Amino acid sequence: MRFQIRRAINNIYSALSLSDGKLYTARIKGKVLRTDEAEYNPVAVGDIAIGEPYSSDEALISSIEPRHSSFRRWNVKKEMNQTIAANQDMTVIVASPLSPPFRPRFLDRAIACSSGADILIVMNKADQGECPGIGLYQSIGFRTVSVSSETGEGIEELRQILTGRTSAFVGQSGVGKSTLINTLLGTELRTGEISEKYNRGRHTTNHALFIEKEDLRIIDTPGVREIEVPFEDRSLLVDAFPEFQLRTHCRFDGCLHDGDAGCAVPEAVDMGLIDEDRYESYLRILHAIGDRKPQYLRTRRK
Ligand SMILES: Nc1nc2c(ncn2[C@@H]2O[C@H](COP(=O)(O)OP(=O)(O)OP(=O)(O)O)[C@@H](O)[C@H]2O)c(=O)[nH]1
Ligand SMILES: [Mg+2]
Ligand SMILES: [Zn+2]
Repeated sequence: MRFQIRRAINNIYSALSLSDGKLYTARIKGKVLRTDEAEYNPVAVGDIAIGEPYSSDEALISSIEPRHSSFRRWNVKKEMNQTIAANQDMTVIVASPLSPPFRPRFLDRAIACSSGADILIVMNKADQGECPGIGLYQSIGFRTVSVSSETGEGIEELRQILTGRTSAFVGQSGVGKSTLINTLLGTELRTGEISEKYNRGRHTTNHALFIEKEDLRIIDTPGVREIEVPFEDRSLLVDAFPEFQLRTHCRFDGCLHDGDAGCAVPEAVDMGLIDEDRYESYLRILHAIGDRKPQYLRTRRK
């Protein structure tokens, strides 16, 4: 039987059967899932799992189908990739201008954590002003929409963009992801105040959740303070910086644009064709990934 994972808490899943439409409480058969790659929590919300019911409302999962997209991050503590949401059509990166403040470097990383899905940048809390520096992302070609759950501005436009697809809402804690979902779907997800002392969210949402209403399918995810890009082929990182390809042509095949002599990207930065902060952000991510211990050294027995 095929199931869609709707909620995941400590290796216990709410799984919607795609055969009988019933919701099952599911666990992994034999506790370990066979996967190609070691991952912290191998089953994510949005995954399609294969398994069998063993009672009227309980099931065992034996595998998951390949994902067509995901939002994954590097879990620093566990030294492993962690999938936060899977099989979304669109990754909706929610940001706010002031509380918490807009952080372009966070946005760069969040973009790089998404693969296989369209990206939409939602500037929430428009009642507090505009996200400073967002014009750069618009000029690169990222789609943005300005909304406010407080005043209702932009909500209908956002609803239209999201209609008919599955979207995963991600972003810093406190930017208003759950509030926005409540506004869009009429749900009553828990929302939290912004800490006055630190001007950031309090990690109110603590697990990912798939919510569906009419033609809107949204995955709410827990906000994070920091985000690290997953460990994988570094050449994939270039996809998160589309302006490198659009605004210049590096003649080296598979070049990581790491400042090598003759690479066109640093030259384009000097000429003002590519934003310097974005290039620096790219290099930081590239080097952070390169500095991690390869998996065979991390998992090898002593
Ligand atoms: N001014 C203003 N405040 C908002 C808006 N949207 C949400 N908020 C407030 O922002 C705070 C945080 O909202 P949440 O929805 O809990 O944020 P979140 O992104 O889900 O946070 P985590 O679950 O911790 O990741 C709440 O106090 C909301 O009332 C908005 O459009 N304008
Ligand atoms: Mg939340
Ligand atoms: Zn290059």
